[in-house]
Amino acid sequence: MTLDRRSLIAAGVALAAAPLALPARAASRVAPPAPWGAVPSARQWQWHQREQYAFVHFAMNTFTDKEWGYGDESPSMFNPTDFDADQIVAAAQAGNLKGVILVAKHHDGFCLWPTMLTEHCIRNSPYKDGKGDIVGEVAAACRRAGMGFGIYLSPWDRNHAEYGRPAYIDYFRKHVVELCTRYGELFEFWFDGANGGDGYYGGARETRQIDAPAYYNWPSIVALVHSHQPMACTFDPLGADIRWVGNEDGIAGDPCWPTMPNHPYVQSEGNSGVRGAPLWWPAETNTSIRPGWFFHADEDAKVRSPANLVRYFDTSVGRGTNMNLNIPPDRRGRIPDQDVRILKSFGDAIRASFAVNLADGAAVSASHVRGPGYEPARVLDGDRETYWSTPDDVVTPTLTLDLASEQSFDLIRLREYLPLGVRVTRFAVEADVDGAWRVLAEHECISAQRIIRLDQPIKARRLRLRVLEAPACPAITEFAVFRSVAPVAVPPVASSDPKVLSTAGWRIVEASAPGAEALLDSEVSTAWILPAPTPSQPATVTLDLGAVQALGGFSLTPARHPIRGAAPPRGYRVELSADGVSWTPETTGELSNIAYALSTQRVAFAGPRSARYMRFHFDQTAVPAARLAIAGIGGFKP
Ligand code: FUL
Repeated sequence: MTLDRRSLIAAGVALAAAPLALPARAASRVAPPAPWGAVPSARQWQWHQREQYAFVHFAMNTFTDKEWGYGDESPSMFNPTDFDADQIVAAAQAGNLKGVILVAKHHDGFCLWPTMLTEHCIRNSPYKDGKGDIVGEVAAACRRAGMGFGIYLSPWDRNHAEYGRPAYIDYFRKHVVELCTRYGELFEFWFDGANGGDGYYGGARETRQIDAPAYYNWPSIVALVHSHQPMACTFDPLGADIRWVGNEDGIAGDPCWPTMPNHPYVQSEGNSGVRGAPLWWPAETNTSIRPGWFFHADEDAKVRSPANLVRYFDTSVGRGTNMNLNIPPDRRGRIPDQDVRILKSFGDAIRASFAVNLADGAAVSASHVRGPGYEPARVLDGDRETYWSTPDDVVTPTLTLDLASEQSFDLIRLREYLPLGVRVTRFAVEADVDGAWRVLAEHECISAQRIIRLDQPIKARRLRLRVLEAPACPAITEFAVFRSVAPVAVPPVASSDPKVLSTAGWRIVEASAPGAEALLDSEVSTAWILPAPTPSQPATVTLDLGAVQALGGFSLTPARHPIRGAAPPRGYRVELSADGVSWTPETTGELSNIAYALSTQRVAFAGPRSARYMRFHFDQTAVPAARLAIAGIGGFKP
């Protein structure tokens, strides 16, 4: 039986994980190149072509102003006043995103769908008098808009009494099945790596550590998802379809190979992948449009700008990974207006930039051609199932585009035909400038796609792709050129939360290392960076709030930017003073998962306080590091 690729995908369940090494064209008389190295499954190949989608963190934390809930929150607190799934999906679409992955349950254990397996769920919330189903509403809105739908389900559950014991695994698996069977087709199922620590655990209020691979038996859970949802890509333990890119800043490595060794995830390998490694385990590059994953009114002024999102596009999609951009709804249950404006500006810029392939209609020639079905012009036919290739022994050929007339362009997009593996190791793109070939870019790895953005537009009529190094003949499905359109700037707005204190009049009184002014500049991209503290040599900083103020607590924002060798503080000790002379100990504690979830943490004092000075002590980094980095410290009213 001969199957083309489309009927292979349609064949569904059994074949979804099968490697794709079939002829590009049944009619072709020349045999296709043999696949090289690892290749994607049908579901992975489909996932690669989705490229950009939204993450939606909207759960109990939205209403408690936390990033990680302890698990003891009352369901009565979940009460969106104006929830609108269509508005959320429309905002994602404005941002050119092609799907939505919704948090169905975060670490605090509160379920946003009406499961009967726990009372800690939306049935016991005031939302629609307990008759609501956020998962169902978002799934339906996605279908209406023709968008993909996916689920995030936290394996860690700080509410469940049995977490850490076998009974919880039974509960967790039942939830996987509910979510896989009630809401139609899913394109992705997201399992968070954050796992184990302190929590409510049914009232035990203790710390529980687990050995995640042994506890969950991930291959069996991945298989459970696939048994119900054959085309859903699972994220991200070993054995899953997709891997984490290794940071939450939206930056894939360059290169970023989709292949990885067959051993548990290593963060340093995850960012760049490993060339020639045996597993097809491609990276998803996730980040949030705001510093936090959840909505916090004190971050209203810190939404990424449209230009910043374009840079994120380049460091994710442009490096052959998928973009997963978190857009958190506010307490109404809508994407804030400011975020919508920014998404639209970003989406418009991406749509306009890639609307016209300036190479359309170009004459295409190549140093070598494999034969009928693999002609050079295949790189311009807009079909990801066709490709240009050469005889097996020609591994460093050249393909030339003649655009018929001179064009001005600054974006170049290359794509490989992934069902035959990642074949090109290193390549260069050159333009004919005044009769001489000039190198515009040289990189390792094309993979799903490589988008090259030039510093400024160049005018040329002829350009060429030179494969410089490859273990096998190429299979190039696209070589396109575009002229970028810059996004329209969106001015920042002030915080919508009257409780957030402005740090405008604040100053640093003293600090154990220079540069502490960065803590007060409202910029998450600048940080106070100093040698890592120790219990005997803690880092200290004293802030003067300008006048005695009513204080409900403080906030601490870690550096969002990956700073080599630096980490945020593990915990804090805070003292308060009215005059800067006599001090009262106020609070001491740990900052949950701050090293990985690099978002603002808010710590409430035991009650309303009044003070003019706050003094902080940090005696350890959250993970071993040579330096401590903190981007900001703020405060809020009681
Ligand atoms: C992390 C979590 O701890 C964050 O809260 C968030 O959900 C992010 C996407 O993954 O590991």
